[in-house]
Order: sequence, then structure tokens, then C-alpha cells
Amino acid sequence: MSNGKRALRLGIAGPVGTGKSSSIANICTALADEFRIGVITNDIYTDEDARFLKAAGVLPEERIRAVETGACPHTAIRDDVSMNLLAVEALEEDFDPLDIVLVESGGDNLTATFSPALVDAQLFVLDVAGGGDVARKGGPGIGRADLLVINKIDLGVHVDVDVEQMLADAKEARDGQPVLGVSRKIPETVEALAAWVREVHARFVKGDHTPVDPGPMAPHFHADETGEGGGYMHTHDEGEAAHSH
Ligand SMILES: Nc1nc2c(ncn2[C@@H]2O[C@H](COP(=O)(O)OP(=O)(O)OP(=O)(O)O)[C@@H](O)[C@H]2O)c(=O)[nH]1
Ligand SMILES: [Mg+2]
Repeated sequence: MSNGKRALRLGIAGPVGTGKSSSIANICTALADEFRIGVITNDIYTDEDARFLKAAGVLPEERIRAVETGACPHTAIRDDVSMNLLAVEALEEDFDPLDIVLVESGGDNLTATFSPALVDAQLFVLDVAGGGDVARKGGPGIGRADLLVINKIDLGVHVDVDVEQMLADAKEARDGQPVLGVSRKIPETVEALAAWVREVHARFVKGDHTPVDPGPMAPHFHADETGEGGGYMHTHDEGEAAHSH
């Protein structure tokens, strides 16, 4: 790596459809002139997210790569991160030097978080359309990700969600850790997201940034699995071997 330094690795997690890819697009649009950015997407069976981002034209296409994780996307960002680490390292090597690599998790349940072995910092994305109560429900990503984004705030009036209240609930669930309301239609919110990334990058470069583990996933099951009750309850506690579905 140039100067013996690698890029800042930033994870983007959150439930399906909340705006993980859009958050990456927002960050790239705001910061592409300032930083050399690469993107790794994680999809279960497709490269849909990578294709979306390439079509959005936010970065040179070759700097966006997809990892297909198979049936268990949270495993690839938490229990066995080797597939993703290899992809990040290959991207960094091919485009040396990169300043920031963004890693999008496969759209998963509310409790998936990145391992600090894969990313230096992570943001967790919820959206207003998922309902105003979600932020209050907590969980490792909502409670302890480095940043919580409440996305699509422009939709609040259409789905009867009090955005200010949702932001206040989110702040309360996070012990003073940052929360940002974002809409791609409100430029100053995109700029606030970009400013957060800039700040984390500056701390990382100075050596002042310590990766924090939001903690393991809560017990969960996969609704798409066959089995009693449509899946089986399991955890991803520390020390548990990567499970197969
Ligand atoms: N109104 C509005 N729609 C948005 C905003 N951000 C994203 N969307 C829409 O929300 C939908 C989902 O956005 P994505 O960025 O694909 O969400 P995602 O979390 O990456 O989805 P998966 O990867 O499938 O889990 C798309 O139709 C976006 O156009 C926003 O700020 N406002
Ligand atoms: Mg996506």
C-alpha cells in the first residue's frame, strides 16, 4: 500500500431497502473529488447493488465490485469475513492508492453488524418508511454503530412519521452517539453525511480512530428457510463457529 497505509474501510449495514446503496451513492457524489473511493457490495445471489451503483455513475465502474455471499449475508460481514477482506484487499491493490473503501452489507435483518476485523467504522441505515418505532427498538447496529442514518426523511409526511420524534428516539437509544436524518433530496443532509465521513477519515489518518464492535447479532431466524416455523432460531455469539444454512 502507498506509504504503508491502507484505505479507511467503512461498512454500511441496515435492513433491506432502507437506502444502503443510496447512502453510498450520496457519499460518493459528495466526496468523489476529494477522496479516491472504492466500493464492495454484498448481495446474496446477484450483483444488483453493484449494478445500481455503476448505473448511478457515481464512481468509475471498475472501482465498484460485488461479492456474492450465498444464503447468509450477515456471516460474510461478521463471522467469516475472508471473502470480503480478499475483495477489499484486491481493490486496494488494483487502484493503489485508495483513501476510502465502502462495504455494503447484503440487505438483511435489523441486527446484522460488521466485524471490526473487516471495517474500521460502520454506519447503520434505517428509513422513515419502515415506521417511526424502529429506532426505539434498539439492537447492536441502532445502538452502537459509529453513525445511525435515518434515511428518506422526505417521506415522513407521506407515511405519517414524525421525523423529529424518530430522530429524538434514535438519539436516546444511542447514548449520545451521532444520528443523522438524511434525504438525497435535501442537499444539506447529504453534506452532513459527507462531513461525518470526512471526520472519521481524518481521525483514521491521524491514528486517532479506534474501531468499535457494536456487538453480536440478536437471536434471529431466516424467514426464507425451510424448517419448523420457517427457519430456526440461532445466534452469532462470539466464538461460535460460522454456521451454515
Ligand atoms: N424518497 C426517497 N427515496 C429514497 C431515498 N434514498 C433511497 N430511496 C429509495 O429507496 C429504495 C431503496 O434504496 P436502496 O439504496 O436500493 O436501498 P438498499 O438498502 O441498498 O437496498 P438493498 O440493498 O436491496 O437492501 C430505492 O427505490 C431508492 O430510490 C431518499 O432519500 N428519499
Ligand atoms: Mg443496496
